[in-house]
Amino acid sequence: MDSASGILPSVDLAAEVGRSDFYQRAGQQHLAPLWRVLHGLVTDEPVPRCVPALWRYAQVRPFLLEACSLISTAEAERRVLVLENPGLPGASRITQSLFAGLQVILPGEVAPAHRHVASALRFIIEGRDAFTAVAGEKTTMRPGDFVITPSMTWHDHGHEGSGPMVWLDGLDMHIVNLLGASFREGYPGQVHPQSRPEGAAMAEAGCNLLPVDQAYGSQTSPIFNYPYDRTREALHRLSRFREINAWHGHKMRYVNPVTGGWAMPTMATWMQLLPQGFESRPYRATDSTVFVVVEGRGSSRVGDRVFEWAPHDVFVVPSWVPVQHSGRDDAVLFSYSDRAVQEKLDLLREEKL
Ligand code: 1HN
Repeated sequence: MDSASGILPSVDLAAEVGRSDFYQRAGQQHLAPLWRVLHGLVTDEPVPRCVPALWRYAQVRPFLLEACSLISTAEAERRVLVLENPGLPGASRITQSLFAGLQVILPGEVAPAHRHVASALRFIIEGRDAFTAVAGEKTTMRPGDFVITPSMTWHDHGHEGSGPMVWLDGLDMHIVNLLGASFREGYPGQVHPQSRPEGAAMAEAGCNLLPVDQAYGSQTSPIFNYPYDRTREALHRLSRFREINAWHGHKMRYVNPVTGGWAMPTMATWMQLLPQGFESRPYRATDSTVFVVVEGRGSSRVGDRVFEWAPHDVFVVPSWVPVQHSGRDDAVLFSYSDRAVQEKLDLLREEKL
């Protein structure tokens, strides 16, 4: 919103002309009149610059493959095409607060080790036998897996299989940058040494048990790969006995087993099953949300737009815009938002319509 549209209705526009000299002299002293911007700063309700948008994977995939022929992972560091919200061009944002991009890695490539304050999630779209190593432990990534890179942990990615591997990267760096809290470091070598066997985190924290002699200081889940086969099994099992939620279908949140809270301190994550023929009632909340289609076809009404989606498509629902989903087949949607932050700050509002 520009400052002019935020002018108090009571401000006399003709009188503003006579004040221009004052505004100009005040500006030189780094002083500005609040009355010209007040209603743009504190709006009656959310005024998201983020707009509803859909990226069809069938249209995006050729660009990912073309990028592979134009630049190596070695040169790019991370070969990622940013999903830019059409309402926020050039800002590397899919919502006002969050980043999304599609990363592609080819067999034999290494995305070198680095670490940063920003937390990252990976949601695996396509391919097999690529891995990410986080804080000295490797995990092999499969389609539908939800993988976490906690703040300031060393991470590198590699690919030992065949064919391109694609995942969605979701990051919170815009929140980190808003707060002026960003640090980043490159590791001196290509890959960080492995200090734990693959599966260590799952054995320690992924079986409804925790080691008695372990203290957990971080707010991020010690499980860093939530594999899709287990998530899918849970959703389908509970759909056979649980009453369906009218606004969400069968929707589960990913949890940190240590705290019971969200798996990540900034980004909330979910997986939901929309059974064939189910149509959700309209829902809105203040957390703009990114959805990734995992399985099935269906459609979502987002405000006055209707998105027909298929597997691997990505769409975004802006803050306070009503959304209504319907599954044509049994459809599964992954989603993430900044709800974890909004809840901590007592900002979250939702409405079941
Ligand atoms: C990053 O470190 C990764 O580690 C992916 O794979 C995407 C986007 C912006 C900034 C850092 C990665 C990123 C990123």
